[in-house]
Amino acid sequence: MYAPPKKWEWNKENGGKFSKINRPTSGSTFSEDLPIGKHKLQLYSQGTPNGVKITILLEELLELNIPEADYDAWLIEISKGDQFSSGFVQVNPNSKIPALVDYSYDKPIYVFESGSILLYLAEKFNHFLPENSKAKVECMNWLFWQMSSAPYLGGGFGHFYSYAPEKLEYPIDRFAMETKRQLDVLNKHLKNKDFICTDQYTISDIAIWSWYGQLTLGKLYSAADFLDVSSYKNVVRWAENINLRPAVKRGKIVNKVSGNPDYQLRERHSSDDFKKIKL
Ligand SMILES: N[C@@H](CCC(=O)N[C@@H](CS)C(=O)NCC(=O)O)C(=O)O
Repeated sequence: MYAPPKKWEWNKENGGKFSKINRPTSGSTFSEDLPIGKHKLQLYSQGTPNGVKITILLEELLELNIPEADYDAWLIEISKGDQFSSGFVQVNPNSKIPALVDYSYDKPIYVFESGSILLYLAEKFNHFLPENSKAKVECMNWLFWQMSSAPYLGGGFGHFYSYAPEKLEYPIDRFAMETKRQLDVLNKHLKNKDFICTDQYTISDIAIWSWYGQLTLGKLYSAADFLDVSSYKNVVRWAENINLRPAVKRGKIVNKVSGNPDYQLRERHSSDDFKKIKL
């Protein structure tokens, strides 16, 4: 049993998947500029659930034939600590993917936090977000629900079930219960509904699908049986429908470094890059 000391000190690696990069201070650890490609939109990311939110939205915008939404997606490999370069920290002082730079204006615009990036792009291009303020607030409710709920799923459940060096019953129990409660919230909300808010596909669907959709499709933490995800039937139906969208098929493989190597596009600089992969 661990007895916490009077004052916490960082004096040892705690093991587990991210122990080499975790530290209690912020800021860059090495000096390196970020690469810049040919498009106005430069994304620095990895194909995690937070990362694919942005590549799915950009691919959806390209499906609508908006050429200004074309982008370069550079891989920031978080297990190697790429998020601590001086260039990345300049864009996102919080050192987490995804981060976006928009070079469309006089000065570059830095955008971080996946919810902020989704909102920025949806408003910039006027798509995937209702204009009517009553409908918009409904979408914002669900977007912020996702942003505040997913850390319990990822940082809580995923961490202790999958990444922690020891399997401990207390945290796994606590976060499995919370994850199942969240799935129940979604399952009830999606009864007789095709989309999260209004009757349109919006950035709220993209944000929530990237976490809870992929979870119910068995793509996160190998936890489908443990969490009995198939019992959340409305979530599964909604997730399967979104999974069929061509933009989702493309967006979810960009900057991916895990899973089936045939479905990993480490960097994306043009739509031709997808030709290498049988989607
Ligand atoms: N709230 C942030 C969370 C971003 C986040 O946690 N990113 C993870 C990958 S999914 C990361 O970059 N981790 C690297 C680290 O913690 O050093 C967002 O939605 O953008």
